[in-house]
Amino acid sequence: MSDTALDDPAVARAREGGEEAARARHAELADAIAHASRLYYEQDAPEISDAEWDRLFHELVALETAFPDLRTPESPTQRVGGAPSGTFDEVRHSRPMLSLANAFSEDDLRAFDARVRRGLGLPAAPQAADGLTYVAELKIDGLAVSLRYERGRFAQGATRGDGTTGEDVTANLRTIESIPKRLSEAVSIETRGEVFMPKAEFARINAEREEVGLPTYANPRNSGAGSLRQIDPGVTASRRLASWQYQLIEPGGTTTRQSEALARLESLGFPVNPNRLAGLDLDAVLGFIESWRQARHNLPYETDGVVVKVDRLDLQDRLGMVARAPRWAIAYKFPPEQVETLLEDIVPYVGRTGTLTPVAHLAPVKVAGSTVARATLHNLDEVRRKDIRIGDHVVLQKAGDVIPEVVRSLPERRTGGEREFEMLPTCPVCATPIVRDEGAVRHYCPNPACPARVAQEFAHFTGRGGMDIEGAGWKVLEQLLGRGLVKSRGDLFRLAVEDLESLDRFARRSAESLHQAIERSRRRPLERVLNSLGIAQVGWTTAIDLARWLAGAVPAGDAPFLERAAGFLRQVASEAPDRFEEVPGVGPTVAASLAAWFGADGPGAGVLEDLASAGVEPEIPAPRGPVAGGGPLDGRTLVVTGTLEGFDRQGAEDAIRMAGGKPSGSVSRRTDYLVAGENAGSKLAKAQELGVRVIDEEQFRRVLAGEPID
Ligand code: 3BD
Repeated sequence: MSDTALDDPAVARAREGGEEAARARHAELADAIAHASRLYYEQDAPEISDAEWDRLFHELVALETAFPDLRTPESPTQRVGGAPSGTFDEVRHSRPMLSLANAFSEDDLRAFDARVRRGLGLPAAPQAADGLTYVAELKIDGLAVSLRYERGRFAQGATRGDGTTGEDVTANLRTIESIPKRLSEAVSIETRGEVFMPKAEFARINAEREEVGLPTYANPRNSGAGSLRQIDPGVTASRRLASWQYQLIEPGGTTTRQSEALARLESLGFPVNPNRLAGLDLDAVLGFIESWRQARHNLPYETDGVVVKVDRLDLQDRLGMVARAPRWAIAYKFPPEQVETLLEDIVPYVGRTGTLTPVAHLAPVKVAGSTVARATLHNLDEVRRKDIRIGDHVVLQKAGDVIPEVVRSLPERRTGGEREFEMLPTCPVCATPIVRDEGAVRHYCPNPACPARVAQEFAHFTGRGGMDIEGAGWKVLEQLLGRGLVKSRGDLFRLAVEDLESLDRFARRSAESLHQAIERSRRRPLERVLNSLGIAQVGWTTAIDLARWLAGAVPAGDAPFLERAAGFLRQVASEAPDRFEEVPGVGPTVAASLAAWFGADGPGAGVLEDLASAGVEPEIPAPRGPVAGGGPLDGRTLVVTGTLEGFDRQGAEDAIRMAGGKPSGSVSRRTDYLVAGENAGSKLAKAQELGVRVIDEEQFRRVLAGEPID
């Protein structure tokens, strides 16, 4: 990517089109890349393949090489890889977070040991008096973070980023139970460690997502990283992340060994991986690795290797670094278990949003602890790139040891009977011609009335993340829809026991019990109703915040709440869509999605009215803070940015609500105050640009108390 040179044909093409065309294409590409990155990093749901991303990116670089004016600081080319996304404030690490060299074999490890010995002037063969021993730590596959404590209190946490500058994710880290907020001693230290998602939590979240028809996460690593980089700490909190710390930076401290540092971290109250061993020579290191090669599959978390470190800190110092990697440490990586199997067929499946996903049907085979018969192939580009054909023998592994993945085909085993997979020209369910948008990877059925899409939408509606109607599963819904007994969501609540009795294999008893389940769901909480609708970009957290906001914002009246809410949402969507940004955590993208959904021509037009008329009467949450006005911040909108000493993000928002104000996630002209803590970033700049009043924590306390601040 970075090697796009002036004589690159792509640059020549870019120049040919002229500057104006380049400018337009640049804007298009920048948008597409920003959108793709958001999906990838924030929602962990990639829509385009890595190869496609590279292609777009390369074209963007070519345009900027041809017309350097296009290379603005906002361009995606200026913020890639681990560099901060601009969503969080930046944090410069007090000391750079280093990289680790990798070893993939015993030979690599022996070479490492030889380098270390040479570097220390030791003989090639170990001797008792060497003083050289290694610590081996099971390597956790998570997201590297840095934690800063002041006088024993958790002060700030940051992602690794590019090693020099990371992102301030303090509020999100605070939601992780195992990260201590106070230490056993009032020391000022920094630690480095790894935040990760335990396997069981990963499985729980994916099961929940699958149930409601959301795309599943690829592996615990991605979903852990995605969860930590959520804009809303509430989302992080809802995903039970864990952490292990492995490095202690203690100015004036007295530890002389890595093994002591790990013990000290433990005694300060940090979680430290117990699966470690000190006092090892290289053969003992190899033994440690062997002992975990299989056993690691039984651990409750993902480990992808073993980190080997020289134990004595003075020896570490003498060895120093090469290219930001310490000479005294190395990461051995376990190879993923791979097996061969027959790919019997490739079948496209239609999802809730219409996306056609090619799925490999495999001869069942056991790999990394379970039997696998299906593997997603993601999209057509991926199938072509890997040259996978129907009837091929393929190599299968579990990505991150969890999600089955077809690694490659085995062309040498072809017999001539294999077939290229073609994406269907028409939807396998409704026969509508399949669409692929310019520059996009996904094929989809564009028919919103496609029975497959509708059935998935209904399954999402009745699923556990939605109205939670037991017995209203896929098979039942298909029948109800197919027989025309149900056309809209509201129709479910209009069904009589007799209607249900007419379904296949439904006796009076089962019809009655499903009917009762539907009845019980009439009073599900409002946030469930909102979550069940399948609005793009709206997940649990947004649904909860939206429900609370509606509870306070929907005008009073005689009609049932849901009916009034429906009218209110329609009006906001068409007349004042940026009011959606009043909902905490909702920014322009989600606001636009809500406006599109609830708008007059949107997919949600009439849906809430229909539910209301069918007698759905959700429980309405208490709006946060006092309902009746009169607080010192009555009617004021405040945005909090940066780190405050006395409040975490949630605490600050609650304090604002308690004072009668509205916390908001983004700065606009409607913002009355921006509360700027330490390391405030882009929101501060925006407030200054818009002339929004900026106050510090001290002034914030005063406005909360209703005192003057001038
Ligand atoms: C672990 C560096 C040193 C302090 C540099 C030796 C590269 C991720 O369990 N020790 C561990 C683990 C990671 C580590 C070090 N010890 N560095 C270690 C580590 N037990 N995972 N890492 N890292 C952390 C990284 N992360 C993202 C992108 C590039 N490099």
